[in-house]
Amino acid sequence: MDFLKELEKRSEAVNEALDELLPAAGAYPPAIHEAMRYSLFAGGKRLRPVLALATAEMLGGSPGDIMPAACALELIHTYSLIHDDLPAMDNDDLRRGIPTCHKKFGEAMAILAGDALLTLAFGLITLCPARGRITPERLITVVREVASAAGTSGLIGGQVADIGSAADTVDGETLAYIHRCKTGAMYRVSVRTGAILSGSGDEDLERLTEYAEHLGMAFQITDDILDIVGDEKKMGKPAGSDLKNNKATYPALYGMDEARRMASLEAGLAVRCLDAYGEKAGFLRELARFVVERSH
Ligand code: GRG
Repeated sequence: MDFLKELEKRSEAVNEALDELLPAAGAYPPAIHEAMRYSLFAGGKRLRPVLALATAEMLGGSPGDIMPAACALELIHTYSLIHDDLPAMDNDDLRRGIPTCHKKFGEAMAILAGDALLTLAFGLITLCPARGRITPERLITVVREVASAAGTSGLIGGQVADIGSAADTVDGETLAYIHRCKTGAMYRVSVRTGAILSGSGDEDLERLTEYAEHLGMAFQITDDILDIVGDEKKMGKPAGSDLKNNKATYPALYGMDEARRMASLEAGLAVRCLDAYGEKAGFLRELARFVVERSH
């Protein structure tokens, strides 16, 4: 399989669905819709929706039917990036290779664009047709799980702990908590969304949740590494942002070599969780390898 080609094809399908599901740029009031679309369509690998769709496909679910929920995950991810870049947070000027939302539209509109993406996300989940294996009960479960992943026990909790942790004082346990919540929670819920909406049983859900947890950790440790050694052009954002903000990271705490070893260990553990699925898990397996080998 040519993984990168396959990823591009899948992310293209997500882009098309996002375009259909989002209010048009000119819809009144245009200022907010332009800002939302600006950040959403600035690029981005679409890993979270692709993960949800690939999980559904592997389990014999219907990826087309879960597309609105997959898009919701990308909306929440983009909202978190817009808010993360704000002056009150990381104060970054570049994201996905272009000026950050607040640099382009001002701080008020960037806050509102993030809020609007987050709010729209929950509306989108309800657009998944409640038929076949997508029962109303499973849709409600997904809404609850996505709310939890985006809230204080996920994204926001991780961000709060991150803000309160300087690089020189944080311990390994706190850093693992930050990564698990700030990044891991969205990976976890992406896989679970695909599995739950495909009617998966407890055994699949448990195995795939473990896959997602290792994947999220591998991804974030690699992100920490790329912030030091990555190419700014490929990443579409300045390198060295963690150092500038005195952020706790795996290379800062454990050293670069050990951080690399830990990232590849996590990716390997993720791959092992897929043993039961044989060839059907080819894409998810390659995805775990990709997150540690990527350049952006
Ligand atoms: C509620 C005020 C308020 C803020 C929320 C939750 C939050 C702010 C910020 C956390 C978001 C964050 C930066 C998480 C780190 C995850 C990460 C490394 C994101 C980059 O993901 P990629 O590489 O990005 O998948 P693309 O651009 O490819 O989608």
